[in-house]
Amino acid sequence: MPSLPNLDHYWLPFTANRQFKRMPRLFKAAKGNYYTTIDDRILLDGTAGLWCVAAGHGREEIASAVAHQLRTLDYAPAFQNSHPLAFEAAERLAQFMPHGLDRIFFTGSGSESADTALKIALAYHRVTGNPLRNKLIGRERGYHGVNFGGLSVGGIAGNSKAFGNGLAGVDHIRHPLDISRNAFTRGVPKDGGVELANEFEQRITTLHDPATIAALIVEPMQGSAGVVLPPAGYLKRLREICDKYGILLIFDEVITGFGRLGTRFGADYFGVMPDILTCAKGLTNGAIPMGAVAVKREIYDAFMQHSPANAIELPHGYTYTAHPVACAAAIATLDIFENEKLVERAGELSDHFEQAAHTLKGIPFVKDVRNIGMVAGIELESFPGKPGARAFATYLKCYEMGVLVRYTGEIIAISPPLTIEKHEIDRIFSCIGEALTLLAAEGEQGLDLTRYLKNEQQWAAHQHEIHQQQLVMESAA
Ligand code: PXG
Repeated sequence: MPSLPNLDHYWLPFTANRQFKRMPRLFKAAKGNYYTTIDDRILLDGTAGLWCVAAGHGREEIASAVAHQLRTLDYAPAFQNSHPLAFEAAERLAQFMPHGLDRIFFTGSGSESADTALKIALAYHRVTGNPLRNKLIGRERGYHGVNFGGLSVGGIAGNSKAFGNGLAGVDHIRHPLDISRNAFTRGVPKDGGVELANEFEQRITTLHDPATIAALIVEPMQGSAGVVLPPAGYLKRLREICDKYGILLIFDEVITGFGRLGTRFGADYFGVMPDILTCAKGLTNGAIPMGAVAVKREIYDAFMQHSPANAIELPHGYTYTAHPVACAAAIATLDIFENEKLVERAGELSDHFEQAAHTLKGIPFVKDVRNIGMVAGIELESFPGKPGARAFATYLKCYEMGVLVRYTGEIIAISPPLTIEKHEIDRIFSCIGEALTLLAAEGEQGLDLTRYLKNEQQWAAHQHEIHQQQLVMESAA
């Protein structure tokens, strides 16, 4: 029996800690499209980690770039000093970005990117003589990370309600999901996009003075909240309304960036250019924490032109901004994207992925399948009185059958590495179908979590015993 670490001290993020520690799911290795768990299960990764590992796991190119950088220059002060790789990484990322978004601010995560983008938007209006433009608009079901700015413009009450009032001067527009109209649509819904976007204009003109709105932040496709797609024409219309009222448009592309939709960014997919674009995750293939904010050159130039001489133009940044090791990982990742034409590969696989995802129509409990590029969301009917239990049980069953899926609420989200093969795509969706069919046969019993992952439960019990023995020994000493 492999030894489990002491599970007491680590407080897991966004996880039911007590439940997890009774049934720990620990990974010890990853290569290509597969994870290995500590009890030697091999899991096909249907999630690219948490949407990060676009180029597949265990990439030698990234590992050696990181190792080399650690030995050469482990850290350089980020303020008032820098190092050449920061500039090289920014140049390479600017070349990868949609045309015109070529001034880059580095951060340590998607949350830091969201807050950085919001701060740049506010400071931009101030530096250009519009300090009254200081309201921020987000969307219902939006996820922009967990820092106070991103949390405030985010639209998931479960994430924010424990943490007080958040930022003042924030409002939200509606999310675009309408299952009653669009269930099982392949790709983006065709209708209703412009009308829905027009509600943004209606809201800012009836509830606010539009001249006080600094920015609108949206994910081109809402990932975290369960794969919510914008109907055709919706993002374009948001862009027009922003232009009409002088509002900056921010695309949070932490999930949609780096090939996920079969294009480099969501902006490319929808042909709509934001003023500011945030990313993270795929930027280093998940290997080293890093995020980035790309802004239009005019925005950067405004700070340079309007700030007093020798002043710090933007009093913002992090100890780990453009960390040398993260820059090395980002450059190695961009090399892989280029050499392996990963974005094109994702685009070519998207049709097959769509077909495979929609084979789940008609399977028990499946009430919607949504897809775009290399992302699919499968929404399930809840068991009465037990919201989320069915998706969690499906996740556990798939885990037992050797496929890692992600669940959120009653939605299964699939977003494999872009290196995935067609037969592996088929396996992911057939596994989900099988898991749901088994659950249908088992009824309420199938939702009983104590039935799952018996090995892990035995280890947890074993670990608990060892810990109890230690406590006894410590109290005797
Ligand atoms: N913006 C968006 C659009 C995101 O999806 C963040 C910001 C925050 O990034 P950091 O690096 O601070 O976590 C995210 C993160 C999921 C899942 O399963 C999604 C995220 C994170 C963890 C899980 O949907 N998105």
